[in-house]
Amino acid sequence: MPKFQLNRRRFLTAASLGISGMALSGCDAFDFLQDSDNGVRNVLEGANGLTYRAQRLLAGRASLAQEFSEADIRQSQRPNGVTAPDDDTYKGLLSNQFADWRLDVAGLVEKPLSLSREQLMAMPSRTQITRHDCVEGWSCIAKWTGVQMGLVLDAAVVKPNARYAVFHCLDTIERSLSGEVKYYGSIDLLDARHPQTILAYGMNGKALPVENGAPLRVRVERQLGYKMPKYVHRIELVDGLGAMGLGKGGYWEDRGYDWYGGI
Ligand SMILES: Nc1nc2c(c(=O)[nH]1)N[C@H]1C(S)=C(S)[C@@H](COP(=O)(O)O)O[C@H]1N2
Ligand SMILES: [Mo]
Repeated sequence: MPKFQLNRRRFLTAASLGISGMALSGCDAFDFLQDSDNGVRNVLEGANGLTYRAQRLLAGRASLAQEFSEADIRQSQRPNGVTAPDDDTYKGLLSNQFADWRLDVAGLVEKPLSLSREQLMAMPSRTQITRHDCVEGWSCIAKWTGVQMGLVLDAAVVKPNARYAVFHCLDTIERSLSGEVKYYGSIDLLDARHPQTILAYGMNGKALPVENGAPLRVRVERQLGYKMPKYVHRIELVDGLGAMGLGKGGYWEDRGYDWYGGI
């Protein structure tokens, strides 16, 4: 368990006092320099970018989110955002217990995949009890079971120029005069390949409920809830985020949230 848990607000205070993360050295400092040179900067601005690079620097690539025990699960995962997709495609898949549902893995990959739920469940699984923090100010501890995203990416053979995994969802989150918007989001490949980043099909020992994203949702344990898309049906590997949505990397990011929702 990492001793040092970076608190975003505390770090920003430290940063504004002029305490530089650059004082740290080693491989991660090199990553920091790399980051300041690459396209990540194009999607990150101000404190968001600062927090992103600082967390990469201080927490490292492999640090794990805290895991809890069964006794820490005090209630069911509180459903939030879309909890009952009203989309015909989704309702059709649900009526068939997702037998016709597939997870497509496409974009910058050598071997595009189309995986059924059974195929995903036949892969090695990981179960983790973690705390979900929503930006709205609530937290829930739950047990998540799924397949590590890294295994799925390896099966698809990600091309070297891929930088981000983009998640396309089946639920319409917004209906307005200008049209309908389905939920979407993205993470970089460091987070996609993090050992606790899983594509979850199980929750608290049962099949993932509809309200929490059935049949498949993302768990990215070191980030906030909005970074974990539910009702995922397509993962697209891309080299930039500018072309999706309004260009900031996700539904909520396009409406002002930070792209890097680290906690
Ligand atoms: N497809 C989809 N994914 C989503 C959302 C959503 O509305 N639609 N809401 C996000 C937010 S803000 C949170 S806090 C979590 C809520 O997950 P839960 O319903 O399992 O608690 O899902 C995230 N992923
Ligand atoms: Mo959230």
